[in-house]
Amino acid sequence: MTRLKTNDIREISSSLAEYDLQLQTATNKTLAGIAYHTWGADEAEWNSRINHFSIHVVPVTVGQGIITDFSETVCAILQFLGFDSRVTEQTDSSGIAEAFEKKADAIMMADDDRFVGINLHTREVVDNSAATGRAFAAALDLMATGIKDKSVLVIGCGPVGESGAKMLLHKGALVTLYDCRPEIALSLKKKFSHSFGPTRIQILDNLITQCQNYHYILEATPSKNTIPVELISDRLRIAAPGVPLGISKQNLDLLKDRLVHDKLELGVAAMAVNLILKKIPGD
Ligand code: 2YC
Repeated sequence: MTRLKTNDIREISSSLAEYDLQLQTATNKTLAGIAYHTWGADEAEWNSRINHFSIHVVPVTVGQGIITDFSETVCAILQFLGFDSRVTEQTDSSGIAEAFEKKADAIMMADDDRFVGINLHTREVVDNSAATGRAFAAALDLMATGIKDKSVLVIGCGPVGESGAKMLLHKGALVTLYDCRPEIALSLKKKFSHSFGPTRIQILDNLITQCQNYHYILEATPSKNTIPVELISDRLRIAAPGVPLGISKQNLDLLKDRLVHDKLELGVAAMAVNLILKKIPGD
């Protein structure tokens, strides 16, 4: 899992409205709309409840410690979506206790291994990697105006790529898996074949020589420049949850609004919507 740096997230809070417009251009949906699409939920039904659903973000000092602006940025994304969100005054255990004492509906927190949201009523846990992969797959589905029966190349078969590939398979896409560690791609194909059958899942052996005929890509690697320039065409659509971005600056200019990429926004939005969808007892 790539650890974010303050430089990666410094601009997010002040650019949320602009990013929302970019997402609408690329997918015809807002940040919230894509988050609802991630879980197949009806935005109109749930959006009115968001203002009364409190999510407290707890800074965590363990391990490599606090990332300056991380908790504040997560909180800003939640507030932009309309949630009643704040960063706890205390960190770690004290911050968790503070959230319970202030009757938070949910908390979000991240150590060096996991970034999670927890619904304090239902005890449901939503993981950032799983939610992020699913959210970017949902964005690709929207960019394709329905990914069903279309071929998608998933580059990177870690937790984010796996979650995205699973969502794409559920949406009826033909998925090709690539990972720089071929054994990882193969084991994921085997895992998926049990649920989806062997015909809709292929393995790509060589990214450079075999990638030209894909028009939809989910790039979920922690590497730079994984997307070769040969791949860039005016039909190409890319959803890239990978941090850092696997696309060179030169190629970025070619892609324009046929690329959806961010370092926190879509994953946090998908986590938050998942938390509110978990029924509150007596709901
Ligand atoms: O400021 C804090 O509370 C820190 N403990 C946060 C550490 C986050 C570590 N994880 C990451 O940088 C990212 C996640 C946002 C998703 C994947 N890596």
